[in-house]
Amino acid sequence: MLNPDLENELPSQNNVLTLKQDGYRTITLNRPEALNAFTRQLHAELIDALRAAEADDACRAVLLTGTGRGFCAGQDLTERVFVDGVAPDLSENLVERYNPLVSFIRSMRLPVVAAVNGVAAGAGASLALACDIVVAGKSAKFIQSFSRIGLIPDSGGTWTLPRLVGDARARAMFMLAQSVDAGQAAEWGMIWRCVDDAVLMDEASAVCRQLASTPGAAIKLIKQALDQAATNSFENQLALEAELQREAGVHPEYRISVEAFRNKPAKA
Ligand code: LHQ
Repeated sequence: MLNPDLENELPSQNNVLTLKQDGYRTITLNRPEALNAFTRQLHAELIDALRAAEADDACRAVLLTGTGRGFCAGQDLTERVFVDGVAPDLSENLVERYNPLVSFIRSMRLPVVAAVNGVAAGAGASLALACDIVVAGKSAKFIQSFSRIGLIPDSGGTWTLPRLVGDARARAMFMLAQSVDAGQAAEWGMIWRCVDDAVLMDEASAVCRQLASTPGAAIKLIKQALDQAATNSFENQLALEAELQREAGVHPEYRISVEAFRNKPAKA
């Protein structure tokens, strides 16, 4: 059972902050006192913020980050109430909150850029890895902490991590629950880039600005192609590429971009 009293004690808003910028929105997890761990309230506000961004035609990218020294410490461990004789059903929380959240991020038309500003643990690490592009500050670290508390990695972690870093590294990360720093994560290909903490938000914002000026239909179709590549045969993927490329080609952004290329001023 999740603790209803705790939920009532939480402020009803501002667990997630949204800042609208030119062409993109920054969505910030805002429970710094608990390293931005997930409560039901934070879940609800985060999915609302993502849905609002997705529905806004002027929005072309999302930047996801955290307040304070954490990115996200996964499930808030104070939220659960253990009752003697009552077996907890953890799948309920996954099916109702975590799974829809990471599924939504992967299926959004918008690219989601994670600016990992500090520790990303448990489902917080899975959340970062569900994003399209991950930039992390040097002091950030990723911990698959689930096994420490007797759980398995969730929120897509067992799907994304081995695909990013390979089975050997994923297995050790899951079973040993040791932290991997941002530099190592970048070296392993777990994330796009590790940068100095002081320039993390500048770098992530620059990525979002570039995405905001890239044809949006192409970004959406790239996400679709990559998601299906994970399970498709090579032949099926070729067929999918042909189908999605047809879709990309009829979008006005294709013709506009090609004509702009052709009409660019000649080099001196
Ligand atoms: C926290 C948390 C936290 C509450 C730090 N909760 N307060 C989904 C649904 C269904 C079933 C279960 O699973 C899931 C998915 C999951 O995510 S399960 C995994 C849950 N997360 C964890 O097990 C991580 C727990 N946290 C930690 O291991 C450490 O805090 C890390 C390694 C993240 C950071 O360590 P430190 O840098 O040493 O910081 P700290 O431990 O001192 O934490 C700072 C504060 O944040 C502290 O509060 P305090 O009042 O003492 O300052 C912590 O209690 C609080 N906090 N994580 N998940």
